Amino acid sequence: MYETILYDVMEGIATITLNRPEKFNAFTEKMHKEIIDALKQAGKSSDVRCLIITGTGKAFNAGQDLSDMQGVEVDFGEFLRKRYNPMIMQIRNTEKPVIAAVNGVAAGAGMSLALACDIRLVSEKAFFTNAFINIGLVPDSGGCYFLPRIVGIGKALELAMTGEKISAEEAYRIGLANKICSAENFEAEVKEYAARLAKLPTKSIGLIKRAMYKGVEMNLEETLEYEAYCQDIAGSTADHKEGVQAFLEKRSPVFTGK
Ligand code: T3D
Repeated sequence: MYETILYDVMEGIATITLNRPEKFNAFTEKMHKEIIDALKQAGKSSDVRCLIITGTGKAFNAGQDLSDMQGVEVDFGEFLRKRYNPMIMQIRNTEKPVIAAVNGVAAGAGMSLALACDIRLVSEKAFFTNAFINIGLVPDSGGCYFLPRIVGIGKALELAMTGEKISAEEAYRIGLANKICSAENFEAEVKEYAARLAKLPTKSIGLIKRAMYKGVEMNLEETLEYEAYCQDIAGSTADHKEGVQAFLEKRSPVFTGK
C-alpha cells in the first residue's frame, strides 16, 4: 500500500518503518505523505495503543534527500510548511505514545523527527547529527523547539552550531535518548518497551502527553487548571475505574485503553 514506508499493526503497536535504505531513509515528498497518512491511521485506530517510528537498514533517517534537490530552485519556507511541519504536528497531536526507535544515524530533519517523538530508544550503534549546519541551513522540523527543551539551550546551541556527531552513550548522558538498546536485539527490546506502553491506560497517556507539553509553555496557575481539566477526563475513563478496583482487590489491573 505504501512505497517508501512499511506499516504494520500487531498487538496494539503500530510500526512505521522508513524504507529507503539505499538513501539512508532520506525524506522525499512521497515519504512525507505516507508517514502523515500512517500516523493518522494509527492515531484513529482503536487497535493501536502505541506507535513506533524506525528505519530499515543502517540508518534511522538522514534528513531531506539531497539528491532530490540538485538543480532545483527551492522555496524553503513553502517546502517546510507543506511537507515537514504537518508531519511533526501529526506526531504531536497523536494522543498515543510515539517511540522513535533510532536504529542508526539520525541526521538533520531525521534528528528532528526523533526529537518530536515522545520517547527515544537508541541502538548502541546509532548516532545523531544536527547536520543542517554542514549545508549552511538552520535546524528545522521543530529542531529549534525540541532540542533546547530536551538538552538545555547551551548544549542545543553547541549541537546546532557544530553539527558534531553524538554517540548513543552521549545521547543518553545528555537526556536525548531514554534508553540504549543492544544492536543485536534492538527490535525485540523496542517491541518489549512498546508492549509495556500499549498495555497502559492509553487515554491517560494521551492526556499526559497533552498536559506535559502544554506544561512547558504555561505558568503554574495555568498548568494547575489544565491538570484539573485533564483529570476530569481521566477520572471518567474505564481504565481509571479498573485501576482503583484492581488495587482494592490486590490484583494486577487489565487496562483496555478506554
Ligand atoms: O531543501 C532542503 O534541504 C530543506 C530541508 C531540510 C531538511 C534537512 O534534513 S537538511 C539536512 C539534510 N541531511 C544531511 O545533510 C545529511 C547528509 N548525510 C550525511 O551527512 C551522512 O550521509 C550521514 C551522517 C547521514 C551518514 O554518514 P555515513 O558516513 O555513515 O554514510 P554516507 O556514506 O555518507 O551515506 C551513505 C549513503 O546514503 C550514501 O549513498 P552512496 O554513496 O552509498 O550511494 C549517501 O549519499 C546516502 N545519503 C546519506 N544521506 C543522504 C543520502 N542521500 C541523499 N540524501 C541524504 N540526506
